[in-house]
Amino acid sequence: MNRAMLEKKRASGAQAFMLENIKQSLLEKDIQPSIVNQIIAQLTPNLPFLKPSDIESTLVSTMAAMIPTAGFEINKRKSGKIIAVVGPTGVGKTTCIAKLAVISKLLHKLDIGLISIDTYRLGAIDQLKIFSDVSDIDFLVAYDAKDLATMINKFRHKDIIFIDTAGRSQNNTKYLQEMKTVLSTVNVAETILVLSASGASATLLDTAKKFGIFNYSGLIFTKLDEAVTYGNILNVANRSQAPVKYLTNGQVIPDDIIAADSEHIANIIYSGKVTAS
Ligand SMILES: Nc1nc2c(ncn2[C@@H]2O[C@H](COP(=O)(O)OP(=O)(O)OP(=O)(O)O)[C@@H](O)[C@H]2O)c(=O)[nH]1
Ligand SMILES: [Mg+2]
Repeated sequence: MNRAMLEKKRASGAQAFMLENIKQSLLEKDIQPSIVNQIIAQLTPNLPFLKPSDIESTLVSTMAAMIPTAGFEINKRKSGKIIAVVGPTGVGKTTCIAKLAVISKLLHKLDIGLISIDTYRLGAIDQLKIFSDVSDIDFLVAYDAKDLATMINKFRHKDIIFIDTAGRSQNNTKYLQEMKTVLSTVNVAETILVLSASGASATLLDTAKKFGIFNYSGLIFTKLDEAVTYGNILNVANRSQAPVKYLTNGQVIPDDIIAADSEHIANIIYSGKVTAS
């Protein structure tokens, strides 16, 4: 073997070693192996041309391209755009709605209506009632589908109507179907699935799949402040192809919420640290 061949062999050995290290570090962020392999496959042909200092930003951009994000679009005011929030129990759905309602009202000067159809859990209505009194946002409770249509009609001139639903296990097909039937009686523009970022990967993927019956158009990840790794955001967003709309990182209303941005989320996943922007 001549010198040039030896050099080439050494370089490809070093590259393989580097790729293996990168692969391990991505797996440690709880990114699914299949997605890690996709990232590595994209990085491999570019690796010989990258300065070591550029590898990190290339990885972040590659991940960012796999995470769809979006905000809420209010194309027309005063037309009662309905946004329903669904998800498993205790993930922070009601808190999210409270944060979004305050931000929409104070920052965007939108007229907001809140409706709860969570007449199942004890105290659920009080939670939003107290909030709506304090923040001076109109709030109604619907006990059945007929009620819901009446409440929506009352709020028809609002800019946004948020519907809060009861938390349900993804395995409780009967309740999920019931809720879907109630929601389908009104003209819901967006259904948002709320998931806790601190959940186990398999559970989150199963939940995202089973809540698919709602045809959700976006995701909100909560409790980033409680999570240890953030790869699940990528796993779920990539699998469901639903855009991430917001992240929440604490209990404070309305401060602890961040509008989703692909590059920002990829940075959080890569660094393992939640920054505000
Ligand atoms: N640490 C942390 N706690 C949160 C966050 N969001 C909500 N919580 C807390 O999680 C708990 C449950 O929040 P809720 O908003 O009632 O959750 P939910 O999904 O509406 O619950 P159910 O309606 O019972 O299904 C409360 O103690 C919230 O303060 C977050 O981003 N971080
Ligand atoms: Mg709730």
